[in-house]
Amino acid sequence: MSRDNWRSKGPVFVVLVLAGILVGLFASVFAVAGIALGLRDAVKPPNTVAHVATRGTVVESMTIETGAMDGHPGWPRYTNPFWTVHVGQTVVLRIKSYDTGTAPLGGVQTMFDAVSGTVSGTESVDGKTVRSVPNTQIAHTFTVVGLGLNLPVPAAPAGGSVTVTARFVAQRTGAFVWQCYAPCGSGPNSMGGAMSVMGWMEGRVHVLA
Ligand SMILES: [Cu+2]
Repeated sequence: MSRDNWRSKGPVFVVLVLAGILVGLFASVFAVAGIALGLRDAVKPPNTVAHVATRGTVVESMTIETGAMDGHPGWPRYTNPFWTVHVGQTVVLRIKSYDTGTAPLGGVQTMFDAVSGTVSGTESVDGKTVRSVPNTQIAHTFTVVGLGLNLPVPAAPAGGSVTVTARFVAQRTGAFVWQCYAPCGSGPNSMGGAMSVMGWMEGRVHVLA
């Protein structure tokens, strides 16, 4: 290719190089965002459990409230969003919900209508043992991806409450984010508001050795 030829193709070449750089930048941003999201769910490599400590059964109680709270009327909120247990310990998790609204799961998240990660794969809903909650009745979920734990929570009857109870044993140590996967928030796809604020529809479970 002659020098003149390069000169005539110069601008096209520059545009192509710039486009390449832009595509590269976008890819990097998406990669970093993906890594950040992955880290947020903190699926830590399983630690070797040298001892499975039996330190008795511990009860963790959470409630789901709605109403005028902290200047956010109508935002649903889990109380007791941060708690700590020991690996190998039986945890009785009790969630009492006063939320009468439903928020059916959509897309791939429909799988969170099934109970997982609990002793015998079941939960109790007001004393009734179930393996799942019909999606049309779901109000919230309590989901710890890093522990494989998922508890669907149905809507409460008008003026009343519903209580979900389950037993689980954390099999690995670490800090794990729990989240509600039911679109119970505000904004686009109902995933904003309470759904995007730590301490409302997400929190952390710490599992110590
Ligand atoms: Cu929720």
